[in-house]
Amino acid sequence: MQRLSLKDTALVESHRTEARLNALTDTANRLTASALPVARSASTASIGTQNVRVFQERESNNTIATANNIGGILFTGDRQTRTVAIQGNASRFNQDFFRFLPGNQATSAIELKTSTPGISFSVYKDANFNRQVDAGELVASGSSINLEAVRDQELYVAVRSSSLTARNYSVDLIAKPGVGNESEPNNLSSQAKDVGNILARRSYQGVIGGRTSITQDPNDWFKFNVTSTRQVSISFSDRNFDNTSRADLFLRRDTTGDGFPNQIIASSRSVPGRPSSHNIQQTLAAGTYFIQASAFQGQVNYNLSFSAN
Ligand SMILES: [Ca+2]
Ligand SMILES: [Ca+2]
Ligand SMILES: [Ca+2]
Ligand SMILES: [Ca+2]
Repeated sequence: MQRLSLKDTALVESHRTEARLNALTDTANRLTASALPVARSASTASIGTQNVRVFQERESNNTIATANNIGGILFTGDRQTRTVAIQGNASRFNQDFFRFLPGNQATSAIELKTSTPGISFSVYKDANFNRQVDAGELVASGSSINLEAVRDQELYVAVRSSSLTARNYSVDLIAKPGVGNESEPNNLSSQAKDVGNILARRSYQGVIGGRTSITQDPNDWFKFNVTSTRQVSISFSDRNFDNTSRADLFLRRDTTGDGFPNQIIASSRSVPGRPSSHNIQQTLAAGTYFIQASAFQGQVNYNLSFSAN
């Protein structure tokens, strides 16, 4: 019980943080609009559009607990790609941590890149909200990074330099709004794409079945979790129905603890001659759940979205 209440506290805190960050984003973006000409002249060659704001680091920021807060990158409902140009100074002995949210309801693509030699990145999520890096919290690392992110996923990036002496760097943190994609292989539940904790709406595109045989791509599995009892909505639609393409949708969970989602909680079956359209609404207790999109006939190009209230 103790552990549960701590989690709930962390979640509430996370929501508060999100609200604060979203407010910060809107303020920051409004400020950017007026400050832009100055920012552009002071920034790097990679900055050529209006959708750039410059973020100057502030020491000390050597740990997640002291990370500089960039806030959200995208506006709510934003359809434009936006860049935060981070400018700082680092050495092998002085790394810089930054905190950000994609800041948009839709899934977004996050890119980190730099033209400064010797700079590399590590992206973390602070899954247990303890402001420390724990095992399993590294999301990606490298000298450039591309990842899929969602609005309510707060992320941290560590900028590291291989230089023994302190050097200036410039890093572009780019957020592109849009939907995510399924990730093959995902024909087995053990290969399910993990879309994480669903709070805001999450959308994905994919293809199942096959033109000649549905066995080419029989299933697309996704999994998600909710951290407290929530009304969850899942919708599936066929983007380009060709009169024969059909797919079914199942909401499942593992009740035996072996990892296989044996129990079907809800299902929606396709109808001959009609585009596959499924809406599953279910009140779910805290836990991990699986979605199985299953090919029935032909090839289906689908949209799949999740939300929780
Ligand atoms: Ca620094
Ligand atoms: Ca630092
Ligand atoms: Ca697929
Ligand atoms: Ca598949």
